[in-house]
Amino acid sequence: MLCLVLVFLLASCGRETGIVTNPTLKRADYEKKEEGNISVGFIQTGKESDWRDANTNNFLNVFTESMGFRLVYVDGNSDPKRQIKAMYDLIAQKMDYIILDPIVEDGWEDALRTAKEEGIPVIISDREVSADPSLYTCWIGSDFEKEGESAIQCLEDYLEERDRLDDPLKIVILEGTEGATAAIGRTKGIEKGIARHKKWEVVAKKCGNFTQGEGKQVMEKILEEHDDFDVLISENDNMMFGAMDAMDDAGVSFGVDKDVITISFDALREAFKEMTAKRLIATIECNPLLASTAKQVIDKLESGQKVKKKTYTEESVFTYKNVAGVVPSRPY
Ligand code: GYE
Repeated sequence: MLCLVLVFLLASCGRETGIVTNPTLKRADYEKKEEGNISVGFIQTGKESDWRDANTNNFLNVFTESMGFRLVYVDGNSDPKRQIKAMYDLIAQKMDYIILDPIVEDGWEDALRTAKEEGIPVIISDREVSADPSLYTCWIGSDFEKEGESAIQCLEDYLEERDRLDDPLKIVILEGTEGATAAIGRTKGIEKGIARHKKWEVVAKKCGNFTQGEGKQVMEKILEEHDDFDVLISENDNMMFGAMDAMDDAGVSFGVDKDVITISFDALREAFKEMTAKRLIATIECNPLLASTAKQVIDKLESGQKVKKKTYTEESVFTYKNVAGVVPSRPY
């Protein structure tokens, strides 16, 4: 009886009582910083795309109070310096964990070293950092280079079906933010694929910062300089939507069996509508729903388990030929 009372008393004290979903969670190697919910600082890139909004909402929905968390969300406002400052602010607030979606890879060494010295585990999510991996806990996200290669595979399949694989081809690339892993990796994969074809040529490659507005502006400029190209690859759906507006305005025909072959990345619900309308040939999926994987990492650390240094998410490729029925079920 005495034992039972003791067990009950032990179980009901300490910070575990604030965690509703998993009462067995306990802080492992990390010093306990405050009573109650686990505090998590989340540094987001900004609001540049619909992918990003889906990613933000996913974190807000997973790291809730009822799940045992106190989330501090910081909007990076597409400004790498603001993100670094946010990291120092969150360190000063003694967060239990920091989750970082970095805008660009470079510049994180000092801030990450400070977090490490303060004993705050940092989980990098979505894009990567160039800093030494010993400075952060782990990374979760997509294989961007593979995504780039998949885009060229889609292009090859499309051309092969039309017996055009060996024809000369003029390609335009709309790139994402300079220095961002999603842009670096996708460009690398795309260029690797293009290099297989002697008659293929990139006639323009310009940065649209992953936004729809810049996608349109940059495409307008490209259309002034190039009136003859066969393929447009946009490193996200939103820039493609902007570019589509520019092409519509300029009277350029694009899509299935039209003048310009259109391929992009992310696989937003809107992209499925464009594929159904045969204005978009393919979109390479990039999964924004990373929060539950980040939560699993925290759960593991809390119970003293080791975590994998790199975790890649599962992704698919969608073309105008396999879109049937996807739109209604697409959550973003
Ligand atoms: O493709 C784009 C976004 O980093 C994977 O950033 C992410 C990219 C995504 O804004 O739409």
